[in-house]
Amino acid sequence: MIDNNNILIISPTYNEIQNIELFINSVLELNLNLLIIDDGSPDGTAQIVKKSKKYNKKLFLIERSHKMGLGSAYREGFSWFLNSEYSHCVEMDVDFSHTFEDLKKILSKLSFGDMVIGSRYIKGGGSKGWDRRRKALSKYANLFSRSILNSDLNDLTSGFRSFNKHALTEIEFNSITTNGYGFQIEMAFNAEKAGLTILEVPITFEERRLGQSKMNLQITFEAVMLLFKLFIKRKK
Ligand SMILES: Nc1nc2c(ncn2[C@@H]2O[C@H](COP(=O)(O)OP(=O)(O)O)[C@@H](O)[C@H]2O)c(=O)[nH]1
Ligand SMILES: [Mg+2]
Repeated sequence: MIDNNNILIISPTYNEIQNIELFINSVLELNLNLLIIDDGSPDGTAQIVKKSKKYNKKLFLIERSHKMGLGSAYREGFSWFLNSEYSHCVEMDVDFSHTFEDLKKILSKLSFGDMVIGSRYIKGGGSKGWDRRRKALSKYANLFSRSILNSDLNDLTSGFRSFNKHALTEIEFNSITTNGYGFQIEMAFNAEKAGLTILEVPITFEERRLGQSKMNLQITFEAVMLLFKLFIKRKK
């Protein structure tokens, strides 16, 4: 097992005042390191980060001026990680949709691959708190993406996943311009294309209890356009 001291959790935030403190404490309790990328949240999320005793020790913050999207935040986080001493990083939402129980499962697999994806669509995985419509939408969007991209992965849009430094060097994440679900799809697509070892572990996605989702129709549209683009690229 990789020592938690060598692992960096990367979490973008926008208006997560109701979740951030408990999330920070839950991560630090496990002796993990945490990088928050906050997009100038008007609710003061960044101020809570800076108040922590572990600020600039095991907890770090990149503050950006305004909301620039999840993908853009992760690209900045990945560059920070590549320049750091840590060996692995994990993408994780701060709204507790990604559970700490599942995090432990991902961490236990780190040494077996370049990338570990927390997957809702393999045996043992699923989602809680979503209505039937949203469940079906996500599931079929994934099946559709998988066949369009000729991918072996079952959850291309999952935002709960880990990388080692080799993976992030090979993926060329800085050439990706999508920001929502499309960003996760493109990262996974590039990882497969680069021939990385990718594992999937089952997770249960739990709908957030506090605060609001930032995903919207524009982000869904962006993902659909990306699928078209990658489909055409693949045919060439
Ligand atoms: N820095 C930053 N974080 C974001 C942005 N959009 C979403 N997030 C964060 O990304 C995570 C996932 O977003 P969320 O709205 O919960 O998406 P959902 O779970 O698909 O409904 C949360 O921790 C958000 O605070 C953004 O534009 N910038
Ligand atoms: Mg969420």
